[in-house]
Amino acid sequence: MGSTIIIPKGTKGRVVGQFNFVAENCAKNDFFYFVSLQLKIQRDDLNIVLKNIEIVYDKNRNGAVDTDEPVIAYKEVADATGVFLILDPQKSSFAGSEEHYFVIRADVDFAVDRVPGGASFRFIIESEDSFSFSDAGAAKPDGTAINFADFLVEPTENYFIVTRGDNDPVPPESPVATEVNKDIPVLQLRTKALDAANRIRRIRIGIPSDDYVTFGSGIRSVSIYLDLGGDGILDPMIEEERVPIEKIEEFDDEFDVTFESEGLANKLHYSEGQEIFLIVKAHFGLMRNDKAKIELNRGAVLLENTSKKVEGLPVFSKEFYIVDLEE
Ligand SMILES: [Ca+2]
Ligand SMILES: [Ca+2]
Repeated sequence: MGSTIIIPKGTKGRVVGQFNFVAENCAKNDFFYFVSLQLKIQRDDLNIVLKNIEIVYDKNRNGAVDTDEPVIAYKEVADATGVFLILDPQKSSFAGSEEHYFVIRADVDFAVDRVPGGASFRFIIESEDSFSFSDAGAAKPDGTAINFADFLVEPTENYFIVTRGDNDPVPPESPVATEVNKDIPVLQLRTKALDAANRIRRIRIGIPSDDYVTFGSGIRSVSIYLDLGGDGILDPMIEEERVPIEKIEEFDDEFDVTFESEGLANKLHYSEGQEIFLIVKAHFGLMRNDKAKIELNRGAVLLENTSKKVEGLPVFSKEFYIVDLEE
């Protein structure tokens, strides 16, 4: 993956991973029990504090916790190397006939005021033996179903943050051509100047590999907007969210597009400690079997005050595609 998500200390209930499984040979063919899960935690800084660790049943499979989704296991404090989660017996039975989705969330904090660079952590499910089930026959998750990102506790100084926002757009629920092949949000960025004022002079957006459509063919335009409040939504009634900071429709390079205008430098002007959310929109023109994804690679953001290093790149969007509705 190669992408690190930066989260400020004091963050509550942050989703840190997700997994799913299906009981292949559920003994009773009606339900089975999910008994426990051993999670491993790697911390690059011992001041990282992970608390209130929960498994939530992700009923609607969207990778986020929704209000009607139950906490099925809870542990207040992680130990030095991990956390052993035992399911609430009242909430541990699952239908054998379907696939089940879960998210893990935790409170993330730091034991001292000053957070240095490099305070990263990750949750890991080491193998299928990390799960225990009963009455499940061969219930097991497959490796591809486990998705845990790398996290970094946001440093308090010396850096400029560029990371994926918490309200990163999701591809249309029904990925048909009429929903995907228009000008839609594809990536939310959270940017923040820490201990010094700064300005973004340039943002370069690229295509991660030749598996994906390129600028000028599958992608007809790319634009960057301010997202006030960071809610992930562009309100057409608000001028700043309706009018892009910069929009590019003509491309010099298939794999790279550079945003570098006076408008950009004026809008992306940060006072000390200021946070600004951005949304990148793309106008897709995808054909069947096309996939689209954009990235900001390591050198993608150029600052005015270059004594501050950009932390958080690379950042990737989710993958966009259209399905074939002809049956
Ligand atoms: Ca959910
Ligand atoms: Ca907004």
